[in-house]
Amino acid sequence: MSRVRAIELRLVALPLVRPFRTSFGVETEKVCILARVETEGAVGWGECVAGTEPDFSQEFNEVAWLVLRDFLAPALFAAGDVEPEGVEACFARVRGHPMAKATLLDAFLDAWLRERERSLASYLGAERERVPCGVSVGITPTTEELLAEVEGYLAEGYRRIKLKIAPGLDVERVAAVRRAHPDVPLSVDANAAYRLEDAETLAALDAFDLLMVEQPLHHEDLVEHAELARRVRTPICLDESIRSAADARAALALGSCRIVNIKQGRVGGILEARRIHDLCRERGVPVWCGGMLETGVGRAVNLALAAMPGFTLPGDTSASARYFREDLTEPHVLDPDGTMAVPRGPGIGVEPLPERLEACTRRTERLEAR
Ligand code: OSB
Ligand code: MG
Repeated sequence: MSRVRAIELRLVALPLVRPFRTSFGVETEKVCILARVETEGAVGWGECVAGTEPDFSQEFNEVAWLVLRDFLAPALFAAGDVEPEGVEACFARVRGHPMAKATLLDAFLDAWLRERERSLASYLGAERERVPCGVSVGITPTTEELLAEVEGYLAEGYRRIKLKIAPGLDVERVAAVRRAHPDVPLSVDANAAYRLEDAETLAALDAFDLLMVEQPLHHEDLVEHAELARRVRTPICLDESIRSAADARAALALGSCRIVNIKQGRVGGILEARRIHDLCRERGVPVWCGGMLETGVGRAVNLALAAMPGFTLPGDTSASARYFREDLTEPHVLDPDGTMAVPRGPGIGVEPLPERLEACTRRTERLEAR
């Protein structure tokens, strides 16, 4: 059991090395909340995966901040001495807001593991020391720029390329990349930009031997994804539609997907992510670790998750240099063989570098147990 004495919330901003465009918008800067939790014996960090706008999900930074400050932090202080499962339980009366919940649960888990001198990877039973990595490539202004960007990532060693697509920026772009790289493991991510009426366009992607098409249809839909799955050969993977283990169970029961993208922040934290992993593993469904352009803090969590045995496909766990000129932590580095090291130190195994943290901080608020 551990008791939380104080929580510090910080809003941080880091410029991205290049704009990241998806079917729902462009990001030029990573802006997110970090939570710093102090227990009796340690300090832990958690990164919120929400962004500045309610686009990928309903959650966004300003709302997550209020939920953390006014509901989750008070619930955690009131809970007193708890285990990680107890933190989840004390958050249960707040409906929704999985990204805010994950932030504080993960920070608590980091501190709790540090008190016990245990790594997150060992806590998760993740034995691999290195994980194979892929990279998610944003929508570029031209096909030429897309080919150049893909070329660069392959030269660095990335083992799987994921292309963001949107209506009108799909078949031709994917064809060009496939033509240039006949054997590269390739996938696409639509971020919910299509409708079932677009099934023919999506079926045209069957020609390119893709590993999967990620979240083609509406973010809250499961039934239409199941219908689409009957009309295309490429396996469907769900991201936005899976917000909990219950969603994953429903999606698998309905045949809405054959692959699951696990993002711990999207599903309320590391414990729920583990439940989805376990469920999929039991059913022989491959999972992989998604990303939300996290800083080195959130990425350390992703690397530990990606080392679990059911994560059988390379994830969007890319190196610090793919996102930032300078990360908040010591950089996560890609080996030329396309793998990255799983942090092995206590807790998440990394922490923000004090000077970098100060330079990137836009706002802080300290909350104390009474
Ligand atoms: O849909 O997987 C997504 C980034 C932000 C929001 C949603 C998504 C993504 C990515 C990038 O694809 C993954 C990463 O490199 O962190
Ligand atoms: Mg996605």
